[in-house]
Amino acid sequence: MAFTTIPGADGDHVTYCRVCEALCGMVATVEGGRIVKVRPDRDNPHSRGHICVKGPALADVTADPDRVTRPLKRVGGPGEFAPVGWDEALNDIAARLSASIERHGPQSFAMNTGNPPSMGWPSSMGNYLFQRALECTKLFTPSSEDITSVVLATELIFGTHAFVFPDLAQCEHLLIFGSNPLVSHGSLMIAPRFKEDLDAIAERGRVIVVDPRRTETARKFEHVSIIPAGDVWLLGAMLNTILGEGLEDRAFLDAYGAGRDELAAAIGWITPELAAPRCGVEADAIRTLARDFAAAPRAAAMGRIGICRASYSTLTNYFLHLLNLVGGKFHRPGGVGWGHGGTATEAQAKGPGQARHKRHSSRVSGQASVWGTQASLTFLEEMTTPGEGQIRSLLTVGANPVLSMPGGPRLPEGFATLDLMVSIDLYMTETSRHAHYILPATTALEREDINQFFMNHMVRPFAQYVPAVLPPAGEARGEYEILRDLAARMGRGDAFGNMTPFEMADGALQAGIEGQDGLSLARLKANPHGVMIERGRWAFDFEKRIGHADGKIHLWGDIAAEEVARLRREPEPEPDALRLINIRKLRSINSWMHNVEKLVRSDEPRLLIHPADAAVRRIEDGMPVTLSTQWGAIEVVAEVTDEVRPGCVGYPHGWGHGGGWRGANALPGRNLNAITPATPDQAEQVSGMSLLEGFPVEVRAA
Ligand SMILES: Nc1nc2c(c(=O)[nH]1)N[C@H]1C(S)=C(S)[C@@H](COP(=O)(O)OP(=O)(O)OC[C@H]3O[C@@H](n4cnc5c(=O)[nH]c(N)nc54)[C@H](O)[C@@H]3O)O[C@H]1N2
Ligand SMILES: Nc1nc2c(c(=O)[nH]1)N[C@H]1C(S)=C(S)[C@@H](COP(=O)(O)OP(=O)(O)OC[C@H]3O[C@@H](n4cnc5c(=O)[nH]c(N)nc54)[C@H](O)[C@@H]3O)O[C@H]1N2
Ligand code: SF4
Ligand SMILES: [Mo]
Repeated sequence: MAFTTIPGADGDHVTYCRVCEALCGMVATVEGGRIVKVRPDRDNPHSRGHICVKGPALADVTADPDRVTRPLKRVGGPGEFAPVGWDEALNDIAARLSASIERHGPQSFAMNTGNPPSMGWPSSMGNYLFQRALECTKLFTPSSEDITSVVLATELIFGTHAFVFPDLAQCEHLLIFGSNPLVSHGSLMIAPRFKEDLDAIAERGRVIVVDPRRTETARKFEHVSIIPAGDVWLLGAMLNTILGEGLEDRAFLDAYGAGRDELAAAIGWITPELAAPRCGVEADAIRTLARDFAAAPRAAAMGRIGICRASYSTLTNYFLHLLNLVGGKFHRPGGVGWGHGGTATEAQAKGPGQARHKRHSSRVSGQASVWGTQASLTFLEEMTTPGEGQIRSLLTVGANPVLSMPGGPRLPEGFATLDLMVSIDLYMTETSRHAHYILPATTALEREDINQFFMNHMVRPFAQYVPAVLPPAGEARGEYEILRDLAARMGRGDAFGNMTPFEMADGALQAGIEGQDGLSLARLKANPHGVMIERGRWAFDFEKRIGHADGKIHLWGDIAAEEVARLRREPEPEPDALRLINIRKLRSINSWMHNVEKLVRSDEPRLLIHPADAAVRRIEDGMPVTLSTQWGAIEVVAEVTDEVRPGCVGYPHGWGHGGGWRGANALPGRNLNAITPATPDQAEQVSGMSLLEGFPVEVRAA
């Protein structure tokens, strides 16, 4: 079949989706300058014809008449804009940004970069280089609602933040904590055919899903129902069982680990009997889970956001790593480990270690920062609290914190104090409507791309380059081009160097992935459906990647000790409290695809509540109810279901629209982040992580 590589030309274009981390291959058919059809790319050797409903919907976003396709300048209150030319916009922004930074110092400039740009190579490089160009130290990202706790736990143990993920291809016994890959398609690990992998693991052995909700994944495999935020207890007791019963891989720990005995001594009090009422899993069941895991030769334990944003999220992720290490599952076929090496050399794969974890570092309330990112819960106070380093200018790129950050509805109070706020986005959103300028970005289908950032954590490593399917709509531009141009107009263009992101990627590809020669951009261009990287998952020396100076894997350390001591002082949970969990649904992605009619027409957000909890509150299915905390209240619609366990209610985030997306504005659903814990004291103190799972809420009939 013939394909065209000319953006906008009639015919079939090979591309891949950049909505979620699965990066599924797609073929888009263009006629008369528009995408008329999107189908799965069956010739993509990686996703092999898998897509979900959101992939084709990217074409609807691209063609959405509500998109912003010309630079807009604020001419009145929030949401009141008039179109301006690029030159006028960029010159004015450059002058005002320079003046603000000149006056208030480099610390006064903040960036908030969101999830969608991080899916692309030029878009993420643009953000990174602009941050360098402006010496920006105040970077806000969704990390503190997503991965900060994983990154910190990984750094503490391994001295590197390189992601550790399961070998789905050979695993025979998979424990999943707080992830619903049949819906989310996985995260921090690339596996577009996740469902097929899980089916094959279940065929070979077992898949066990630990979740407070009987999710799509839990329903299909074995489900262990847990009290929200109870994982730290369950994992602690499993570890304790393995160490206490001599089921550990002593040879591995002796050879590579440090601190085994301190660990065993420090967690000896977390017995299955103590843990059981705190996690909702019987003591005997905890022991069995631990013994079965330790005994299975090809076993792996993985976790994702369900265990990343609860209280003790760093310790929980720390325990998860330890379970794999102590159980002898690290860097073994069917176990867990780092990626095949990607395009990074062993030395590059090493993170800068704990140097990037800064405790008590935020200006106002001394919250921790991890991975160069500030805690989201400090965003508002950093804008509104006077003093040196107060945020005075802000650039948002593909982020919608008003909906996606805890306390989002109050952020506009901070935006209103800024000298300058600029948003690069596809839409006038709940956030960008407060900006002084909205600069229109291209969608993923209007950008050429390469999956460079993801190569290091693919279950089956794969490389692909795709040209843009369409030229930019209207006057939209790619983030990289916009930011490079802006930096140049500010006299700070040097950081962007003289290589394009694709020349950089080519250099990295040619520098080589061990075990696979001959990769280059030219080779990827000659193989439009992508190239599988043949290097075996374990074909490298993992010891060389350990980042600690002593070359050891640290099973114990000060921060773990501090968190375990805090856990020991934890009061017993209140038996009658209702605790909230977040939900992801197939037809939504965070806050930005709700203007696509075919996605939302069957995706109304509802508050899931167990029949027993509903009955005592006289709540019936379909009734409006008030969901509240000390931070706010929203009125939502109840769905009475035993899918959630008693004591647990669930709701998705990303709803409650009030931007330039007319369809989305008309939808039911409210902003969950109006009620999530929103003050800095609610952050997990070691990591700055937001508290989004398992916090107490009240629900009553509205
Ligand atoms: N369709 C769709 N796919 C997405 C996204 C989307 O919005 N929609 N978002 C993408 C993004 S940004 C990310 S980061 C990934 C996330 O990928 P996943 O982590 O797989 O995301 P979720 O589907 O939210 O799964 C989290 C699970 O944790 C459970 N959970 C909540 N609290 C607890 C707890 O205390 N303990 C345990 N054990 N479980 C708990 C929830 O019930 C839920 O089933 O998904 C990506 N994929
Ligand atoms: N309560 C609660 N809050 C959460 C979560 C949760 O589960 N519960 N999940 C958290 C997680 S894991 C994440 S990753 C974050 C997501 O939070 P954000 O990263 O802020 O993501 P969105 O809210 O989806 O906003 C994305 C913005 O990017 C714009 N956009 C889309 N494509 C492009 C593009 O190609 N270029 C540019 N420039 N803009 C684009 C969209 O219009 C939208 O305004 O939310 C976090 N917040
Ligand atoms: S699973 Fe869906 S949203 Fe994710 S990359 Fe594939 S098509 Fe896109
Ligand atoms: Mo995320």
